[in-house]
Amino acid sequence: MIDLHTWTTPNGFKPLILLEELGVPYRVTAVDLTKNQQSEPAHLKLNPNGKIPAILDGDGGETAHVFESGAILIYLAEKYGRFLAKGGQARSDALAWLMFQMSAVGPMMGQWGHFRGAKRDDTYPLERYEKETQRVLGVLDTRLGAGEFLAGEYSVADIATYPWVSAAPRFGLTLEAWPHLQRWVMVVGARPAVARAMAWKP
Ligand SMILES: N[C@@H](CCC(=O)N[C@@H](CS)C(=O)NCC(=O)O)C(=O)O
Repeated sequence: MIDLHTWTTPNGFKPLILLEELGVPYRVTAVDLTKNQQSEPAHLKLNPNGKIPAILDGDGGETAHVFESGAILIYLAEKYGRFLAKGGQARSDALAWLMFQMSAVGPMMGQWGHFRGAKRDDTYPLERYEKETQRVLGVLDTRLGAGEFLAGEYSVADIATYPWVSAAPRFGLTLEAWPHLQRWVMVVGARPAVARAMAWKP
């Protein structure tokens, strides 16, 4: 049984989507970010960085716990042998686009959201992250113009990217400028497992 410790944020939804896609038994423990539960000692044992998500694997294998959403997706995809090709270009592409989500899409959108709320006199940080967010969304759009999903077949790369891109309206962004990305959001969002995961409430 997988124990998922998470909350209703883009990074928090990623493993929920994968677990729903896999259809394996799992349990969710809500880590309420509004109560700072991510900084409590019990959670820090699972994730020393004091963030969600994290998982515990109680199935008795060699791995007991995993943190960092990208590492969790790779761990679960490999454990159950789905949504990450075992080798070749398909695997390299899925890992590369997963890393692109982890290093660019998430951090740039996250920082943009932060500085939108921070209301500082200095407009540089907001402009910088807005421009970078738009640039990385453009990179995704170009990629999705060449294929249905980020790495050929639907994979952990799409699962990691969807909760961020689908949150674009919260950042005051429509996706009109990126038609391929807009099409992909509709396709991924229409998957029953994705809809179930995104509807999760603590
Ligand atoms: N790189 C980490 C980022 C995790 C992260 O930033 N999680 C946020 C929620 S989306 C969090 O726990 N924030 C609480 C805090 O910063 O105290 C991952 O992908 O797992």
